Amino acid sequence: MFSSVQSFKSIFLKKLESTYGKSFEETTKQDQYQVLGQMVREYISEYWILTNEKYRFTKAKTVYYLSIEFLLGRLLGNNLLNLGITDVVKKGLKELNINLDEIEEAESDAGLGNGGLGRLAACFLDSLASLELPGHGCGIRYKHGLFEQKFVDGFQVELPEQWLRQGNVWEVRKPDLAVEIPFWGRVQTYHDGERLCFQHLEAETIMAVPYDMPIVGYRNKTVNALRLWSAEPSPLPYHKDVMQYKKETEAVSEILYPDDTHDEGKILRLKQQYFLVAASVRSIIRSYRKKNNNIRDLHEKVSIHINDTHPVLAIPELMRILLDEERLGWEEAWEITTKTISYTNHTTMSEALEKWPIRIFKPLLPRIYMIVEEINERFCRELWKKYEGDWKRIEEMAIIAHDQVKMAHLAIVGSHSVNGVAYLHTEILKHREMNLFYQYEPEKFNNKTNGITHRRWLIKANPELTKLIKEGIGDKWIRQPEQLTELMRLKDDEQFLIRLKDIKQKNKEKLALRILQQTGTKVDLASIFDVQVKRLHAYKRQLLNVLHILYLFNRMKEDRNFKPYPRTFIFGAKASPGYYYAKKIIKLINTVADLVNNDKEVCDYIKVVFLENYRVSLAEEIFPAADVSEQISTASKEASGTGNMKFMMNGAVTLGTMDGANVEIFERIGSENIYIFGLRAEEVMNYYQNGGYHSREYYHYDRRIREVVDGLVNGIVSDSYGHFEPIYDSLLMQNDQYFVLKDFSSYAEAQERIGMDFSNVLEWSKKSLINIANSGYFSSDRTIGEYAKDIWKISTPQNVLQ
Ligand code: 26V
Repeated sequence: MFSSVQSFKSIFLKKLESTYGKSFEETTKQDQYQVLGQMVREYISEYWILTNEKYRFTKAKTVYYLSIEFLLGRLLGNNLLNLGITDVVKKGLKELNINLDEIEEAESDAGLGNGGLGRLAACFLDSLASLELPGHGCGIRYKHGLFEQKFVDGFQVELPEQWLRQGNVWEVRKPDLAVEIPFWGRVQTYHDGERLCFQHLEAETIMAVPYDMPIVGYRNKTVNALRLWSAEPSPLPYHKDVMQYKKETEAVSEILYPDDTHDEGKILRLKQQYFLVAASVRSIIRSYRKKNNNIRDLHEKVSIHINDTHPVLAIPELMRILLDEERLGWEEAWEITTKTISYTNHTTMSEALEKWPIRIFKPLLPRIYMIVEEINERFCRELWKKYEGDWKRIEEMAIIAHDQVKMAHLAIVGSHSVNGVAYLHTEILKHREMNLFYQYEPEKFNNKTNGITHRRWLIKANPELTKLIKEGIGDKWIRQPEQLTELMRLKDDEQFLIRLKDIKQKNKEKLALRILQQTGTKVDLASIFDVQVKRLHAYKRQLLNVLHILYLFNRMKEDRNFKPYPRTFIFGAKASPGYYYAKKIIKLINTVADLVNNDKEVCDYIKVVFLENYRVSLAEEIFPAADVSEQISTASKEASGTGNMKFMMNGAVTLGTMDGANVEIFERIGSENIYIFGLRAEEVMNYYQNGGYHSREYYHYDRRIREVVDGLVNGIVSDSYGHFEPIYDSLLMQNDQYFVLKDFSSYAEAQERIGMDFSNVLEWSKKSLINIANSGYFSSDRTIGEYAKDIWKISTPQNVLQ
């Protein structure tokens, strides 16, 4: 089908016409996308079958990556790339006068995630398959991904996202593998001889129907699966109100929760979590049973990884199966469970740590609650043995306390490995947030610094740069991204540096076109493209960035001789619909954009662009065009960041705090190739502990700060519905929790250095090259290699067939 341009073309044409019953000329880009997608999926299925046969035959140990989010983005281009058929398809289409890029644009993003955590899961799947490792994803097939963002009068408005509107060519529905998930009801105990048994009665059940999506490895004939569960009504007939039941059931996989704040305590969210876990664990056990007969060896053949605490109920669910269905004893079941399960923590922000009130948990999941209670009791008894009399410590470590179930505690206690996502983050977990657990079981804790797939984020997103790198150092780095360091040989090669700069320039032109299309703003191609794209959160400090823009504006207005190096400040960010403060910041950025872009004296030097609806496919256009990468979170707050790595790999230079993985970027490239500013994590944590920061002092003693902050309320920037008092208050009345004012001058100074350094084209291009050269470490292939070896103990199975 893809063996030659000719055969591709003829099959494509035939299929296009037979599918839509219209002549080729009449078909739309969407029609063409659907047919091409179908062809690619058919092609994949052959390898999919072979991969599964290989896994079955070798009985290879398999990891299941459980995640409430998978932020996949578009799949067509990536599948073509990994299958190695992009060129055939491109040529064939060209002969038909079709541009492959346009077909790719007809695909909607699979946006089943909020941000970093969900995108990490997607990169991990790509790496698992590309390293030929037996590893599958398990998630939820949300009907609506993360909301679509529009700006109306500068305010964020959310529209329901509809990625399934045109169907999903990549998925295969498997109704024969559906499982029933029980909720509510009551538990009856009875004796079977000596054994106390449990039965879940009068439960309301929801059917979980799997949809499998192929995850294609890079040119290695490996195809793993992402299994997404969809909630449907059970066929059982005894429901009073059928319509009501149908609605309530389908609600479970209806929407992705749009906040990465977990303080809501919504029943539906807990339902989603158990739905994911119960369906996944059942199907894992079923597939284990097909290949193996002794459930006691489960941990030797299966690893279950929980991505943050959302799937943590996998622990009591596996216990339930081992106890109630397999009839093992508690100790034995517990040993198997903990050996099977491992856990990654993704944040130390206490607001984000999940806790469920017993009053919600217990009635919804009665049997699971009983098991959690027993886990807690036994755990507390163990603690007592070691820390007899230390009530306070035991209370702090308990899984259930103050009428709440602490999901992170359950995750740590019930798994054999707990990891953070960057060196600094893991250190903070060990020595601060989770210190008591670290003291108790230090051997569980380990670090796995995040990574990104260089296939999507470099090869796919930046083909020109890929070509240049190949010319420079060959293509070994494609399978071994750490070989990108070979580029260091070229760091003084002027010709190469100029070509690198030219590619950046071309990418900037493309992005500028997109900006013009979407916002009507014309940007200066010679200006510095200074980019901050990520979710909107106070701790990520988009506010620091925008206050600095206001400062530049004020200074230009005041001093006619002040001419900063021209800059285009580019933002992309979605705010949680209920996150009032974040939405104010969005309005502020849009207001500042209006002010700056329409000021005749200023707009030739500074432009501000806020792109709507930031998502994976837009990100793929942004990273290759960035000169400066803004990674400016309050130190200690950003667990890792992964955008920082995507920018680096595309040759942008980081302007950042010593936070998350920025620390490791800094270590790899040295201080000349990154702009570090601001408080260190240690200092921030000391202020939190001991006080001593008074934001008003910075306001009073720094005129720049005073003018900018006053601008928020004196009408310089004002929104039509009042001013920016809540932001003003957060800075001065609430003592600026995130140290925006404290870090302001250090940030402004770093920005000034960037302005000076950028004008030296060769020097800047060299920094850019050094960033690219050292980005290979941040490939998710390295990360997944570490998980596979240290945590999951999985390896590439022998190729037995052939
Ligand atoms: C949630 C909340 C809720 C309360 C307000 C502050 C806040 C901050 C972060 C979160 C997100 C929790 C989980 C998450 O998405 N973490 C992200 O995981 C990425 C992948 O490991 C990592 O790169 C990001 O630094 C981390 O924020």
